Amino acid sequence: MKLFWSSRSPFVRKVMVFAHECGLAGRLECKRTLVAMNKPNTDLLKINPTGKIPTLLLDDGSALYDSTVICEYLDSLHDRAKLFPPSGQARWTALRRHALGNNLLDNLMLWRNELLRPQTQQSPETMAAFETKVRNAVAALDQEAEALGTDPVSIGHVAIACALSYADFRFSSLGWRIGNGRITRWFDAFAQRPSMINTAHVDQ
Ligand SMILES: N[C@@H](CCC(=O)N[C@@H](CS)C(=O)NCC(=O)O)C(=O)O
Repeated sequence: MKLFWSSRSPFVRKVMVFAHECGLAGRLECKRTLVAMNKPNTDLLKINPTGKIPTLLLDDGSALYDSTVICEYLDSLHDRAKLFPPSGQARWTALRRHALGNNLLDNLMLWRNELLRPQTQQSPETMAAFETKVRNAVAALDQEAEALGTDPVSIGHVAIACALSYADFRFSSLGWRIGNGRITRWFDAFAQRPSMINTAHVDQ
């Protein structure tokens, strides 16, 4: 399986962390792929009509996207405990946590894109709104930290860890840890997992 990949993309990292957690990372052939919101990658557009990474090209020539679909596909390929719990309360909790982490990540990415625009085109209201939403999500995660630490690792844990590590990578001045000691402790422990250590962001 070929994964259209970049060491800068948090959504690619979500797939990579997930693959490591499932024991499937070795089956992914990573192809470095450059993408930008304002510069479509014409080669990638032929495989994924949305032009985004991660995109997974399967051995039969078909493609899967986006990161969540790829993760669920990977989950179907192994016999360990599933990271998408199959049913019951555990499933809804994992999916809600995934939504919390993933939407935090969406807001961080959109905020960063706004920050990369020329200063005269940036909207102070939009920037303030992103900051409010990001800080609110981190505060919600702080409330959730104890349960994250005791529940089995799921797609929710993976998305949350990738969002917080992206905040470290691109928003180091945000200081998200301040006042959020519980989620800081959870994240610092999760970041020691081989799946996280082996997939660290590199700005290249
Ligand atoms: N919802 C998508 C988001 C993927 C995404 O936004 N990827 C970024 C890189 S981190 C991208 O490909 N951006 C290029 C673009 O927006 O055209 C997913 O979960 O895979």
